Amino acid sequence: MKHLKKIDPPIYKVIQNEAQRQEENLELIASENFTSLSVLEAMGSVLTNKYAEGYPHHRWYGGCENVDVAESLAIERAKELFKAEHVNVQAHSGSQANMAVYFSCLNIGDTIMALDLACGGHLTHGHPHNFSGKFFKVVAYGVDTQTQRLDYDKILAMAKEYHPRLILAGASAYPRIIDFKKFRQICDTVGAYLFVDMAHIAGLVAAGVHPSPVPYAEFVSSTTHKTLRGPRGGFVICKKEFARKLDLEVFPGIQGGPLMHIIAAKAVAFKEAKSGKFKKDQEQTVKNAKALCAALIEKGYRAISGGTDNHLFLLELSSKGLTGKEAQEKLDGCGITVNKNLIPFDDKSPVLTSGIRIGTPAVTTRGMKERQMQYIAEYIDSALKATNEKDCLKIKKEVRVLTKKFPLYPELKGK
Ligand code: DSN
Repeated sequence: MKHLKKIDPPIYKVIQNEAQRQEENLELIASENFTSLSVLEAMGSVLTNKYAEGYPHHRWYGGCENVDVAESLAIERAKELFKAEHVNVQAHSGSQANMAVYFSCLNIGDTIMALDLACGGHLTHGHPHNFSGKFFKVVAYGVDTQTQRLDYDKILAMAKEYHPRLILAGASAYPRIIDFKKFRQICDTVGAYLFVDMAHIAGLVAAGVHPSPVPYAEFVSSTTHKTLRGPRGGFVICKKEFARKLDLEVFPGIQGGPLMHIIAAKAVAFKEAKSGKFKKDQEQTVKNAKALCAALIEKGYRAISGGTDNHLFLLELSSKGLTGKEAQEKLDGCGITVNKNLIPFDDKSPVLTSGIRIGTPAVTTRGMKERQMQYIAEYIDSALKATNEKDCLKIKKEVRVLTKKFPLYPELKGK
């Protein structure tokens, strides 16, 4: 980065410091991951210079012959990866992907049903301060008070009572397999569209480690940067009959020029996701989440729903005398990055919360396995119990020793 270093030293420094933070710390935020160098190269390319409003071979600008190839490849690869009838890869983010879906099949004021935020839902699933909560009537379903799992009979009963036009399945903090076939049956019973937000589990779905929603849902949205390990961005899958409407809602409906450097990087990520190594990594991500969760349960922590089937789990910390915020800060001080998270039926605000969310995609990308999860459980437990600076420094040092053994980009070592 010699040019950046010369022209803008403060920004250069930010990037260097962040690279060091990512290298040295343990990244356990469930929605984060480390892209490949190929994805980074595509993102940092001259494709960012190009305007390409429209779609491949139907653009509003000249000179699109190269970016047309990139976008067509991204579309074809995503269609193949997810066995999809139609894919739009232009959504700048998961939020915009979701907005495009709503606008493709709903009218303002329609009723939707989606998972409550405290039970694992997302802001774009109907939070009152989000566009979704402002534009639509939202009926939130939760999880069972005992099992903390989705209760499909209850969801069906609610659907019969409220007659939603669309039911959204998918979550940001739900540790169990979601039964998309059951959601389809519920939707069919009440005549609703099924929309699945698979942002968190897209990598698992691509690898066949979580059942795919694609055969069941009219619409499936996703981000590309979570388990899928691509650039920061979104995409939408839909059935053929909605293809034209969806494309129109993305552009010109809610977006202007697509980010062609990001779309090229999405194409790279979709290609990488077809590999045997990616499949193994996704399997390992789940094994690691199970191992880390079990080790923490063994140490006396309570996991929401008692465990995990996917890449993440939630720990309840009120019984340990900690809020999620305090736990996040304690762990941060020891070089371990997580996020505070509401837990089902939380009595604390989203700013404090009673829990933390822990995910294993990023540490798995670094090559860590079950053995390292045992160490990480030790570090988390010690960090949450630490009472002074000296304890923290000791844990931080141990974290550094572990992360050093699993370099982020080994290809760059010695360069
Ligand atoms: N903000 C993301 C997460 O952390 O789960 C969801 O979009």
